[in-house]
Amino acid sequence: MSVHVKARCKIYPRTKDVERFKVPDDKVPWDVDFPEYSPIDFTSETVKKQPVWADPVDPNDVPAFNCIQENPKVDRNSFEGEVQCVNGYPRNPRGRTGVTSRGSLGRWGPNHAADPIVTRWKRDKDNEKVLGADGKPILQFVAVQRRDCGEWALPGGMVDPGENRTATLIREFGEEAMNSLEASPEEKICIKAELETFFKGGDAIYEGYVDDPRNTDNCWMETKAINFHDEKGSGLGAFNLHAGDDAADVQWMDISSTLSLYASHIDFIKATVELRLWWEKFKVNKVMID
Ligand code: RP5
Ligand code: MG
Ligand code: MG
Repeated sequence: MSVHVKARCKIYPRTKDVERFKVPDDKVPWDVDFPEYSPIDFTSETVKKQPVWADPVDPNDVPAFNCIQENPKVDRNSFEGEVQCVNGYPRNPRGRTGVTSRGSLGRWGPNHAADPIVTRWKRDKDNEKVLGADGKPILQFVAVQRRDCGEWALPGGMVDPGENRTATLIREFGEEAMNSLEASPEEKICIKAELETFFKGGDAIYEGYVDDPRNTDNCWMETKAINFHDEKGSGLGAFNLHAGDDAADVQWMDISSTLSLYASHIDFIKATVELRLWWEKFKVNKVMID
């Protein structure tokens, strides 16, 4: 398991001077002694105002971890195993981050998200697959440029209370990659129906901890990333993309070895490429046998 890196970025996101206590790689695990560890305590002004999506100020007032909370329905389970608490404060399963409290995250412990990885093959004007320098077809995915940091990312988002992950995937893709929030009521219905058709099934790529720069010692991002692939490029691959909500820009992005993305999204993309190329090879072999 790789050690988290972005969750130890020097300056906490969207602040000028909230500097994390420096945690060297070998001092990240909780079971390694680090007596001089003195993390900075930080909760953003937005979270302090107790918006509806945020937990109580004191984590001891969270009804329970390691369960699905009812009313509002919030998943307090972690993909990483049992959530461990110290004095009522959940502890980041991947180790020290140099900052305590909630930072800009709403929930103590795991903050659950869902990430749609929408892919197609890059094609030329004759609709033939474009091959890369390695002779393999080039996979493209829908990437959004995040407004908060300018980095390119998957168009994912937080699971709302009571929402199932498929609904989150559809809603977030609609909001960030198709600007559904600003669409007319009729267009909204169309976007939702189109997405419901294409976001069926999908291939599970990843579930677990995200190395997100907002993580702290007491709260962290977790996600489930699902790949929806449009083999022919005529379905999802032909959708009209329009950036909206948290996204400043959107595009079909070529996947290459130099790609750099927000949080640990590049790991999900690498796994997706492997899966898609495996299916591609399998298809070719199958045709030869048939
Ligand atoms: C990442 O943050 C997740 O993988 C997901 O893409 C995203 C959710 O947060 P917001 O986009 O809603 O800020 O950790
Ligand atoms: Mg969003
Ligand atoms: Mg988002």
